[in-house]
Amino acid sequence: MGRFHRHADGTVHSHSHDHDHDHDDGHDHDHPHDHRDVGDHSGYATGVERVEVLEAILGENDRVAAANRAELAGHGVRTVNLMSSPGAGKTSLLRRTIPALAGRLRVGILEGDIATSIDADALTDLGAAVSLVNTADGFGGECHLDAVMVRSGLTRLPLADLDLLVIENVGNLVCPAEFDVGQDTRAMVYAITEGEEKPLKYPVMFRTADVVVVNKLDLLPHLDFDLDGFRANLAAVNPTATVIELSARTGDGLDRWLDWLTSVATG
Ligand SMILES: Nc1nc2c(ncn2[C@@H]2O[C@H](COP(=O)(O)OP(=O)(O)OP(=O)(O)O)[C@@H](O)[C@H]2O)c(=O)[nH]1
Ligand SMILES: [Mg+2]
Repeated sequence: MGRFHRHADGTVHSHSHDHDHDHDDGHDHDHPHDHRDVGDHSGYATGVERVEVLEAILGENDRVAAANRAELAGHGVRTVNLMSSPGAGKTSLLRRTIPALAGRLRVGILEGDIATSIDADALTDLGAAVSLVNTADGFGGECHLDAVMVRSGLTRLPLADLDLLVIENVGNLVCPAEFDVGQDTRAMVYAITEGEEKPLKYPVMFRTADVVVVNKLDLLPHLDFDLDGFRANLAAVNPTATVIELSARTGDGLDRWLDWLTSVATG
């Protein structure tokens, strides 16, 4: 379906959409890439070309994401895209999660990092199959995983033997939220050391998350963090998110996270 739109530089052109953007993961995405409205390009001499290139890239991503989703579903694997800013605690949470789910779910990890196998190594030998994707290794060192990168990592996982795949995305509070990688659901880890205003400043990540894990609760007595203020800020941008407060360090609150993952895998 074509859609005309006018840029601030006065150019008008149409977009040819070969599919709608109600994603299979149930998200009503309302950030720019889903509407293919990639902003005011009037300051660029190549404004129209930029829009068309961006649309081509994002359209390609969504096609590969759909293929990933179909392949995972074909193997009966449910997939969580786990995102956060650097250091919020994704790997720490997974180090507790994998052994705790042993005997309950067969878990695979697709580990996304710009460089190094530090996190992939930390998650090895815990009972999960681990596939590492370094974005600096052929993918331009991107600050997020896209669907093509995830596709390359899937080829190294025994999908037929998995119930649940957790994709640890690159640590970044902005870019990962803008790319559908073929997940069924999106979870983010937020650490209370980041400040209570973050949902307001980085709304796309918080808005597109189905679950917000509030981590490092063990540090609460040592911080001047306003937990109620954070909850209100999160509710302002995403009133329906499931909020799970825990400490990956102590394990307090982990059960609700494990139950949520189990419901994703068996639901
Ligand atoms: N006190 C405390 N520290 C934590 C907790 N969870 C993680 N950390 C620490 O926070 C630091 C970063 O944790 P990681 O698990 O590496 O965070 P990450 O989100 O995987 O980081 P990137 O992959 O680099 O984005 C480490 O020093 C962890 O030990 C927690 O619940 N409490
Ligand atoms: Mg990590």
